[in-house]
Amino acid sequence: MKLSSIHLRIVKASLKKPFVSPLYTVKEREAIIVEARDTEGRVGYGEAVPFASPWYTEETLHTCWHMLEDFLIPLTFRAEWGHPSELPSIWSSVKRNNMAKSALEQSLWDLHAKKKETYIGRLFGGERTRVSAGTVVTSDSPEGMVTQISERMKEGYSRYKVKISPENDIAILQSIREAYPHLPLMADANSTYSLKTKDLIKRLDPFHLLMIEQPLSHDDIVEHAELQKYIDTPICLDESIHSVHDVKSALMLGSCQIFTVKMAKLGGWNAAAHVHHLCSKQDISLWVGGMIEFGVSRAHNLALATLPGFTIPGDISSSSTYWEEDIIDPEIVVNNGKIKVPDSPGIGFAINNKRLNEITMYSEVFSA
Ligand code: OSB
Ligand code: MG
Repeated sequence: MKLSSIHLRIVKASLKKPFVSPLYTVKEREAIIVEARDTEGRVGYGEAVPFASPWYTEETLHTCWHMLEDFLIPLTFRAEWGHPSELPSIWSSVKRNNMAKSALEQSLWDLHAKKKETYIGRLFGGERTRVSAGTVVTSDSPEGMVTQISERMKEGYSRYKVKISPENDIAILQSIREAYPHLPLMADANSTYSLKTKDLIKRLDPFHLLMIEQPLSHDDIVEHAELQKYIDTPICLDESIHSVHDVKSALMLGSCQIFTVKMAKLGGWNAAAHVHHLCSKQDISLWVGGMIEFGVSRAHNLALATLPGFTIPGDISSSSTYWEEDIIDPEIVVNNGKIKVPDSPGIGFAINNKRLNEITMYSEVFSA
């Protein structure tokens, strides 16, 4: 592939309303949009989705920029490569920093798919023309969550996720179950419980959750296996999974019954597709995770969710859930719980350049 330039921009926009989680409240969101241009004038897009501070993963907006500018972009320009499946080996001298890698990989896979005039999901075996969507509901209060669930139900989501911690779990789940006894409901604990107090988690079994996401430490795989033997609710791992190797460890130990697959955390399409193919041969369920991201990352996630192994609706809500206006055109819309998959080349969405320019705080072009 002959590249001419890679353009990085920092974008920033306020969320329509704060996203409250036990670890952090997100009010405004920054990201890095990557535009890779080839010598024939095609453009591919990717998005780096770290936060401004390392509360969720160790990467931040600044570490991603640093990795992209000082290592990943120079390696990409310097190496002889023909196909984006070669990128992980070209970048093997850079350990981890998966969100930075994922953003650049996304832009180069988008470019490759555009060159091949193929929808990006199809390159990895994606077949679906519609994808089922789940959504995350956050609020300061249980009542607020119930109200929001009833609002979101108008879009027909088929899976609802709430954030819980030992301080508020029973109040939240009780309120929701009183209002909606049969709602397909799950809870994300973002590592706020411990194995020592496993009975606090055991007492959530009667709420018949689809799963509990990441109850124990962000870097644990072993204790989750112990916990899964003790509770009936299926465990889903999120924070613990940064690589194919982590997935293999969790499968060997029986640490969970479900994975949420976040391309950004795994380092891009190559690793995400690898995890999908590996898990398709195992007794484990998958769904595509979200990062409160802008439309470019959502478009890649939507394409990932067209792969047959993603059998649980992902965190792929409509653009209007978080944004007054998104940077893709058309925006992502959920109708009767489903998102229509585009079939034009690459990510299948055009860029809303007016909006993209409006929210660009800083940008730099790197030439090959
Ligand atoms: O823990 O799954 C998480 C968003 C940012 C960081 C971590 C998480 C989340 C979400 C997904 O819960 C929300 C979304 O993108 O809709
Ligand atoms: Mg999570």
